[in-house]
Amino acid sequence: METVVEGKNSRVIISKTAPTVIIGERINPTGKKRLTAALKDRDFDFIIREAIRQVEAGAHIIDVNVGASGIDEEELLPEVVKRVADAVDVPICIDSSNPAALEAALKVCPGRPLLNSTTGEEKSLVTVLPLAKKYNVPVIALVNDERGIPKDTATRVVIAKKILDRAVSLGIAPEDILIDVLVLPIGADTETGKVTFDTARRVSEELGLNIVVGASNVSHGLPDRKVINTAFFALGAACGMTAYIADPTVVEITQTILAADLLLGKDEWAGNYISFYRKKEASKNAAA
Ligand code: THG
Repeated sequence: METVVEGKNSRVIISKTAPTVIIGERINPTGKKRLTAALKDRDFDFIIREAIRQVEAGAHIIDVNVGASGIDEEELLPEVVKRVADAVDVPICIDSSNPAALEAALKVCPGRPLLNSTTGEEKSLVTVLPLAKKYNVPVIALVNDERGIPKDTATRVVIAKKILDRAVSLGIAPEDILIDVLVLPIGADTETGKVTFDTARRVSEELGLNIVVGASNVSHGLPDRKVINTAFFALGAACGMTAYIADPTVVEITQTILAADLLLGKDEWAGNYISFYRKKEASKNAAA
């Protein structure tokens, strides 16, 4: 199952046998004062630098989310998506819970961006899936519905199947549905890691779909968050995870993902692992 995502000058393949894809999460105002101010002031240079920095750090796709109070997403999301897509070669992941904002951004985004996201909720399925069909783009589907985020694996798999069936009935190819297995803070719910990994394994094996997850949340509220996050990436790689929404500027995160790919046979002759190491050494020497 290969999901094809394209930027203005590039193509990224998401699949179980390809290297894990990193979707850079830093263009998101959540918890970031400086970025929130840049979005409100339309300081596009700051935002573009953030995009370039993530690509240089190893991001294969750039997530763009402008959701914050006082921001009109329908107006600002297309503007930021267009500017970021023009500034970097890599594909864009258009991130909003507002379908009108998603469509406004789809209209101006070059290539074949990733749409983020639909849920299993009826109101989301009837608005977001038709956008994926109309613009012929792959879409991320979160495994929650009207009842919230299920605590158990079985219900999550049922929701994933429901979303897949609905998409296929609209003429969307299964490879254009990526299931987001939703991890919650592990400090608040000891079962969430296991449920997330089990869901990834089952959706990957039983439905054959590609899996994505935003991992930063898992360590919320605990000390030494990086340790938990990197362990999560390594374990996920063995459970069918094919893409992560993550911060690639944290070098340990990118290196852990590269090491896991190497150990799982997704990096022939350690090419990606070694070239990342060389790049890191070169920039260290340039700084010295
Ligand atoms: N699944 C999908 N899309 C998503 C998410 C997901 N999009 C949004 C989010 N979750 C992923 N993106 C982020 C972006 C930032 C943070 C977490 C997830 C974050 N920010 C720090 C904070 O709040 O403390 C700010 C820290 C900093 O300055 O770096 O954690 O799950 N499909």
